[in-house]
Amino acid sequence: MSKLKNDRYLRALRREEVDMTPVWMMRQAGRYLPEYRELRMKAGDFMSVCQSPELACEVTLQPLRRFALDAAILFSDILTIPDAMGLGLYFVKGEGPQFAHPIRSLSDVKALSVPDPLKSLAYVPAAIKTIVRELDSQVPLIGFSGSPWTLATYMVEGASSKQFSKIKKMLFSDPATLHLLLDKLALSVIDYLNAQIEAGVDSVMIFDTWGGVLSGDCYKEFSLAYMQKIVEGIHHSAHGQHIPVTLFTKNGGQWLEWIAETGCDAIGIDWTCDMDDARRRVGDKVALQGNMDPSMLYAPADKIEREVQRILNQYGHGSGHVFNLGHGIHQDVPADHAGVFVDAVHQYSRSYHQT
Ligand code: 1CP
Repeated sequence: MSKLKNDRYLRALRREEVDMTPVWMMRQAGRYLPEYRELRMKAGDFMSVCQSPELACEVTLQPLRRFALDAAILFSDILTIPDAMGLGLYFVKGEGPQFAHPIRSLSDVKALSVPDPLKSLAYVPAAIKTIVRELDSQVPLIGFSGSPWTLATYMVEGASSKQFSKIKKMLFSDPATLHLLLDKLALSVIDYLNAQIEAGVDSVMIFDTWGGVLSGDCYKEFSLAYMQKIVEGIHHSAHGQHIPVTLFTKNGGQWLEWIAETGCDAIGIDWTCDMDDARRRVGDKVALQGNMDPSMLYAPADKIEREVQRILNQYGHGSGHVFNLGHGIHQDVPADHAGVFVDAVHQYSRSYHQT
């Protein structure tokens, strides 16, 4: 594999020295970019963008043309796995993802099979190969998956949820069925991420967007245990390099010590947790990614710059910090505010890396 021209992101994940703090944005390709909206209109539906290696590649590269980002992230979605399991994913305008065949019973779970990533998900490794070629070693490419718990919330609820009443009912009334589902999902995620690694991604991230709706005990048993299984099951080296893994549990700030014990390389931090506190608690074990409130991008440029400086100062001197938003960028922020954010990270972080 050719040597990366900019490996700041991978160096920070390994907690090696960098010249400035690397930065990328969760959901950096997407609807806040006019060029994405235009392509998406022409393509028709969202899944056909994901399923076309050329379109997925184009959308992955769009934010890199505008901003000095230190990493690209594969354009896809976490719901590709349940879709490949046959749940019938579709999108309703304004309401987000829905499943025609949600999971409600033990027999539904038993009927699910672990998808072969080179068959029903073959469009994902195909997109990765195209993106790696087009990236031409400019920056690393991040692959990703949802966590088993987060995928299960969509599969059992049948759509996005605020209360999570159906999956919590299953958790408390029929935990064995939920464990069987989570186990199948963990195996699916391991195969899926290994196929992404094989196809050429430089690191992987697991999005546990809904782990934070659980109590500590339930989080350990129903979310963290399965992410741990994934950390243990994926290939940590490929193409002659270490493949770092980042775990992100939104609202998981109270469990950082537990997350750090999984053997992951980095933890994604949302804005409800202070970076200095996070670093004190786990910074000798893992790198940290985060954590500006994505809503801060609604603020004027000078305020965004001050917030970036505040977070850099909170993390402090030395490597091990990948700057990011604490969750995905909102679709109605002005695109140039994202540029202010990225440039501010680079400009103001240099002094934190002088040895
Ligand atoms: O209409 C459209 O264009 C579809 C909107 C959209 C986009 C742009 C969806 C549907 N997914 C995506 C892309 C996407 N999703 C990416 C790649 C883009 C990038 O980062 O550059 C990634 C990493 C995801 C991951 C994802 N999808 C998560 C985990 C991260 C997070 O934001 O919490 C989750 C929970 C989803 C589910 C999903 N897919 C799409 C929507 C609208 C949602 C959220 C629904 C909900 O809030 O429950």
